Parts: sequence; C-alpha cells; structure tokens
Amino acid sequence: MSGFEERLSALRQGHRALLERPNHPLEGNGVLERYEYPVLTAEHAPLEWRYDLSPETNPFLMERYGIHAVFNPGAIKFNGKYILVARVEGADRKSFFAVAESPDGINGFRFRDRPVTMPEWGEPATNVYDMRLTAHEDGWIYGIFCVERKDPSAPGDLSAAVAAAGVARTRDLVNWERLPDIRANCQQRNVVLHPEFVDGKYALYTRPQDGFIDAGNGGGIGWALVDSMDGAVIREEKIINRRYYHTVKESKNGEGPQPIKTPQGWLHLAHGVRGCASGLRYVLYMYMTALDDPSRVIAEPAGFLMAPEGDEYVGDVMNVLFSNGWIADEDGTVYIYYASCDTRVHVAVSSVDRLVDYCLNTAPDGLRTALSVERLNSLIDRNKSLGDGRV
Ligand code: BGC
Ligand code: BMA
Repeated sequence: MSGFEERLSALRQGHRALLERPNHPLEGNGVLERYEYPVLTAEHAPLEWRYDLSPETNPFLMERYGIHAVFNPGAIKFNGKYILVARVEGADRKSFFAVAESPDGINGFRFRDRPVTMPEWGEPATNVYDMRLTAHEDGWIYGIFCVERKDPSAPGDLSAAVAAAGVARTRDLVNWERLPDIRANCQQRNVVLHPEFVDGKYALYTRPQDGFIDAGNGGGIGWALVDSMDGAVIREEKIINRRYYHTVKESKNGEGPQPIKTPQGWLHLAHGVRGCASGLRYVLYMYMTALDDPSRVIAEPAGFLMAPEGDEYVGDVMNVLFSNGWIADEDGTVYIYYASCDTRVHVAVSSVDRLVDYCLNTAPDGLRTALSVERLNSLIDRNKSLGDGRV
C-alpha cells in the first residue's frame, strides 16, 4: 500500500474528477431522456465525511465513517440553484439528510460541508428518510419525511417498526424548524404536502397502511385536509389513487414528489410496487388530477413511466426505482430525480408539455389482456390508415 500522502492525493483527484465529470443525455422514448451517469452517489460524499485525514490518528488512511448509499432525494429550485435533500445511508444502516446543489440540475452536484442536523421531536427516531419538499403558498418550505421507530408493542420482533410522517420547515434550506409528527390513526409513509391551500386548509397526499410493511386491504394514495402543519392531525382520509390486481401497483403505491401545477391539471409522479419471485419490484408511474380539485383523478396512463434499466437493476435493494423529487423549471423543463436500488441518484429530463401529453394521450389500463390487445390494434389501425408509406 502506498504512503498516506500519495493515497490522499489520489483520493482527492478521483473525487474531483467524479464531481467534475460531464454527463450526457441518452436517446429516450419521446417522453423523457435518461442521463449516462448517476448525478449523486455515495462516492460524491466529501472525503472529510469518510476519512480521518490526520496521519497521526489514521496512519493507514482508513475510512472511519462508511457512506454506503445516497438515494431518494427531495428536490427544489432555490435561489437559482437545483437543490437535492438526499437520503444518505451509512454503513450502519442509519440514514440522514444532506443537501447537495448543482448549477444546472444535471452536472456538478456537490454536498454542502455538513449534513442536515435535524432537530428531534418526541421519542427520538431510529431512522429518517425520503423527504418531500414543498414550497407552500404560506411562505415556508416544508420537508415531510418518514420517521421510523422500533415498535414498542413487539419488543421481541427486531424488525417490527412504526412509520410516521415527520414535519420540518425552513426558509433557507439551512435552518430547519421541527414540527410535531403528523397524527393519524394508522401508520403513514410517503406523505406529501400539496403546495396550495384547499378550502383554506393544508392538503396532504397520504398512504395509510395497516402495518409497517403491509399497505393493507384496499388502500392506496390518500387525501386529507388538516387545519395546521404545526401539530397536524389527519381525521378523515379518502383514497384517491387505488391499487389494483395485476397492475404495476398491485401490492403498494405511494405519492412521489410534490405535484406540478399545469394549465391542464396537476401532474403526479408515484411509485407502484408488485411482488414477484425476486421480491418487491418498484416502478414509477404518473397520474393527473383536476385543477379545481387536486384529489380528482382525470388521467392515468397504463403501466409504468419508468422501470429499472441496465445498471439500474443492481444495487442494495434490487429491482427498485423510487422518486420523491422533481423540479419544474421556469422554461418548462422537468428534472426527475430518481434513485435506483436504494443506492444512487439519477436524473431524467422531460418537460411539462411532454408529461401532460403523456398523461392525457396514453390510454389507461383496461385491467385485462383483451383490452390491452384492443388498444394495441387501434394504434396499429390508426398508423395503417395514414397511408403515407410510413407503415
Ligand atoms: C427502510 C426503507 C423501506 C422500509 C419498508 C425501512 O426500514 O429504511 O427503505 O422503504 O423499511 O420496507
Ligand atoms: C420503501 C421506500 C423507500 C425505498 C423502497 C425500496 O418503502 O420508503 O425508502 O426506496 O422502500 O426499498
């Protein structure tokens, strides 16, 4: 093994090269383009987080804090910068939040010097993850995230946990004020704050579940109005986007990032889960809701928008794409930040117009094979009738 200084300089060089590596779009399917490289990974974590850089106390220049994965970021554009609040998971399986920013949404994502020190609320959490960022019309930026604690009613079961929605707000993405966890009469994960008041109340996309893993009977993405975010209580919930047998969301689904407002309605990105021989498979799908009632679904294309491809299949938790962050830019570009396999963050680029077209002009799932074939035949018929030599 080479000496301390040589290794340190090689590490620094490698880190700089990673942070400065230009990214390139890949050919897409018309709806969106993926990019060649992930935009944020464990290797992006500053060397100061991972190594004790003193030759006296760390003569072998060993990693003293293993950063295992960087994934599931919330996203927002703030003061002209593209900001991700990522879930950073250490070798100890604990995750925490850290802010990374880029000048253009694709290249040069860099972590700030320190992770977010999130104030505690109530019983200290074992883990926190998957923050959704909403710039609300009340003037605050809210971060809603999953707070996981050991289930006190099952002391003998070491994986029994309780999931709740934690709430924090900030004006500058530096100082976070922690508010009480959202109170509900069941466990909650994947809770997202709608950016506007609805009937004078705060509106939440929810995901009520029977147990920690099990989304339960029926169920799906819910909708609830609450009086305040400072001590929010979910009293009534209605399911607005259900799970169905033999679809991409047969076992579970959940809202992704905060919805995007368009003249034609609200764009929603969500995850759908099904069970298969290799475990749970997570894909991303979209739906749209009405402008005058964000809880009324007006369109939902059949199947997934994105499923793992190539290297995206492989990682810590295989066969998973997950997204809880996207940014709609002033010029209509949409940056979709998605993670593969609970390991790394990628970007896919689309636009508001393209995503609206995708939602409104892609047929919904007919829920049985004959209707899928009917849909395919009608597309072929239309193409044949063009009669211009294309088919
Ligand atoms: C993990 C999450 C996962 C959840 C449900 C948690 O302990 O940290 O990544 O979504 O369990 O499987
Ligand atoms: C969950 C999510 C994510 C994760 C996914 C796959 O239920 O909340 O944190 O990406 O499982 O492990």
